[in-house]
Amino acid sequence: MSAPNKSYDPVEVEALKPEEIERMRDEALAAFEAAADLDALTHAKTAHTGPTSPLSLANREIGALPPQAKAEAGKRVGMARGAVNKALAARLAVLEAERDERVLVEEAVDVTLPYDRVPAGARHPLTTFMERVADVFVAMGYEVAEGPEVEAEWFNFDALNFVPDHPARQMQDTFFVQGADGKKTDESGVVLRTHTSPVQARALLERREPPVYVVCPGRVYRTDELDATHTPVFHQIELLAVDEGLTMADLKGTLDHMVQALFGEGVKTRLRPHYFPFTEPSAEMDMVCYVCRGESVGNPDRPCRTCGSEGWIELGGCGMVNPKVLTACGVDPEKYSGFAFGFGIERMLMFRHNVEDMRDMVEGDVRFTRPFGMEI
Ligand code: FA5
Repeated sequence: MSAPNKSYDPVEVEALKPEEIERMRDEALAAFEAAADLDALTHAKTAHTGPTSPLSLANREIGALPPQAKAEAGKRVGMARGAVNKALAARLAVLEAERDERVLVEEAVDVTLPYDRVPAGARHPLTTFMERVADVFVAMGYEVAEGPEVEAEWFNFDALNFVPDHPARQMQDTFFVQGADGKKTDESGVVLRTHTSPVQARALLERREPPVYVVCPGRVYRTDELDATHTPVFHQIELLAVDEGLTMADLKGTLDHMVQALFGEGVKTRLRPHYFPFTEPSAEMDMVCYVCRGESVGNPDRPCRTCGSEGWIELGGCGMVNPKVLTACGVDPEKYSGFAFGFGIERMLMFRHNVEDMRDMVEGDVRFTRPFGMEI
């Protein structure tokens, strides 16, 4: 910047001539008008109002003028700068308004569009039903016990009093797992568990001293073909109680409580003699049909699809724990007795919800699971 009060210099004051100041102002106004968007206007602003803009540089020259010329030049430059700032503000307002209008259109959100196009998932009814059954027993003080699905043959069969040539131990019923030592598959000693009963033996061995009250839900495997009533991979739930003085009456009372908790007041069970190697005596358990309550039997006017008008629905197997199983698991059968039962979850879900084909349960189609809801 020029020093004040030095002698008059026509070159320095050239920039302060009225026509020069007007030119600078008009160039600035034209540049603002030509700015098509806010970015362009920012550049024009820097060029025409920034510290190195022609008008700012001219303003600095005022100090070099003789005192008598300063006022007039200052007024001229000040008016030009005022006009420039006003034009800048006006153009800024126009461009900002245009920008706001464009953003409103470009970023508009249609709040009437559906927000839930991705359908909500649902837990599989097999899982929720199995948990519900287990909860009935947890509420009675039972513990949930689990065992491996790849199981030692000893737990799956031997500990449960299956003799070596029992038909269930054949390869046409049981999936044997090939041993790492290259032994023939059916000599590996390892199977996919065929029922949840091996957890009985595990629970007794793990807990050592009764009382033992456990409920064991889980997945089991058999070499059955997939059809309307069978699947090679299915679920069972097993109950085991071992304590002093337990009898068949305790088993019957527990079964009655379970079916009433799951199917409603007044539903009863009955036992029919059967054979399982690990229970003695053993029974098949049925429950009164919870739909017709037995009223469809011999009554052609009131047929029942759920029980086929038989009045009873087969649930699974049960019995008093065979003393040989207690002995194999280190429990004194003279002191303790126990009862156990087990049934298939798929079959129970089928008659509870009138599912006609078990394949619908295993195919994973959400149209099957969705009507069961989003039970947590
Ligand atoms: C057993 O598996 C015994 N462990 C049950 C038991 C436990 C008896 C404790 C005594 C004491 P069973 O082989 O009958 O029993 O099978 C029990 C249930 O599994 C059957 O009632 C049926 O509901 C179900 N089930 C059997 N095979 C299949 C299959 N392929 N697909 C679906 N469910 C099946």
